[in-house]
Amino acid sequence: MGIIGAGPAGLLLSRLLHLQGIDSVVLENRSRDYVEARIRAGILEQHTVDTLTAAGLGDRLQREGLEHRGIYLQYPGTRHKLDFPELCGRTVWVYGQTEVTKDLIAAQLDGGPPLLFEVSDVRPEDVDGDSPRIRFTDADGVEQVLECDVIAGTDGFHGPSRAVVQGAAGRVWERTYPYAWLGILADAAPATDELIYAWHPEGFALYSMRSPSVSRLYLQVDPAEKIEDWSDDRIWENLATRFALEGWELTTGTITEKSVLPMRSFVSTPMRRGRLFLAGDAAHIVPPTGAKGLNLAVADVTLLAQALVRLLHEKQTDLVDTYSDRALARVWRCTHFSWFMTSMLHRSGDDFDAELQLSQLRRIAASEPAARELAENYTGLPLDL
Ligand code: FAS
Ligand code: PHB
Repeated sequence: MGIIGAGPAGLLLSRLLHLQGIDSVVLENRSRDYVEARIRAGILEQHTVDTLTAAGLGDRLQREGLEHRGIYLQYPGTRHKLDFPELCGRTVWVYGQTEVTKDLIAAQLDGGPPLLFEVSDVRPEDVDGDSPRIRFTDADGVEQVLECDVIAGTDGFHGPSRAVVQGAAGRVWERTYPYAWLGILADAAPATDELIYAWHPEGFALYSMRSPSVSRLYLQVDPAEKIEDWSDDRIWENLATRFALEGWELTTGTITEKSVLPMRSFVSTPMRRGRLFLAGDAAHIVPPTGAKGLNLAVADVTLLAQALVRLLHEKQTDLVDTYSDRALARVWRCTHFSWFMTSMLHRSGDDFDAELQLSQLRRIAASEPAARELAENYTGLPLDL
């Protein structure tokens, strides 16, 4: 197996295959430090936790991860708790993607398959035949050729694999949202036990966390905003306004990281061309409002690993032949849910739009079936829909 990209998708796929006796080489164009430092997702669905634990990667997660039993939906005057175990019998975990990546890399470098950092000029070739290969230049500048049985394109939104799969037959769906997220990490004890998704006339805000002493917060901003125009004081003032609630106070602290993140929905089909299979952000991007991106990548590689074991060990093609359709069924479900959460919570359009959003929020607060639908999607639907 040649695996392009050492993000959560590529690293977990290599691990799952390794545990089934299938060798792989993971090729990553960035340095280890860069990959481990990228601040991204924070919420793990139960199936993600179960998959990581079953793959022998759950020790630190179980020690340092925070199990969360719901979220709050907030709109002026109301902060409504959705109790996940009551609604759907499931929970989620707060454990940063940086930590997941560190655990995966540590396991890979401790007797796992080869993981080559800082490669360049990576090109999958002959993917329509039975002997695909990957040409690349290694960290020492030497041109290499990796002969493979199968190639996984887990190289994210900007990697080379999607274009090879797309070719002439592929199709792309894309929606760019008229807003972005300004995200911060702060040395501040979270002032809430569960995440708060807040609708506010001035814009959406999300209260998340990484530990009992580190908060992760987001503000809806215009996509053209420049992070240098946002002083710490301005950020805290906006967060305090959007989370304001009688008898509650935001806790502030030292901001240790801040950035502006674009918001888009993106789906590329199919997720396979011959012996090249896409998984994770290489095939799809969701706006982070539904906390689906990382979890969808894990779901893809769980399905792909099962299919590749069947192909390479049992010489059966039934699961690889249906992989793209089965993965896309869940991709579209998560794409819809991420769009639904994003459209409901972000201020955009006119007052008519605002009334529709508030009506949807009040419906979820008042209706158990409506709340259950959100809870089931947020905590993660079955892998194989
Ligand atoms: P990744 O992008 O993580 O990994 C792809 C890897 O391939 C990278 O290491 C890249 O360096 C490498 N690569 C690229 N081109 C290559 C090449 N030519 N050769 C070799 N390697 C190459 N999801 C959430 O659920 N919640 C969030 O809050 C959230 N926030 C996000 C913020 C940002 C800024 C971004 C970009 C994404 C965010 N996501 C979030 C989504 C994110 O978590 C992804 O879903 C997750 O990283 C997907 O993992 P991979 O598919 O492995 O892709
Ligand atoms: C995060 O903690 O980074 C996070 C949590 C929930 C989301 C998005 C991001 O929906």
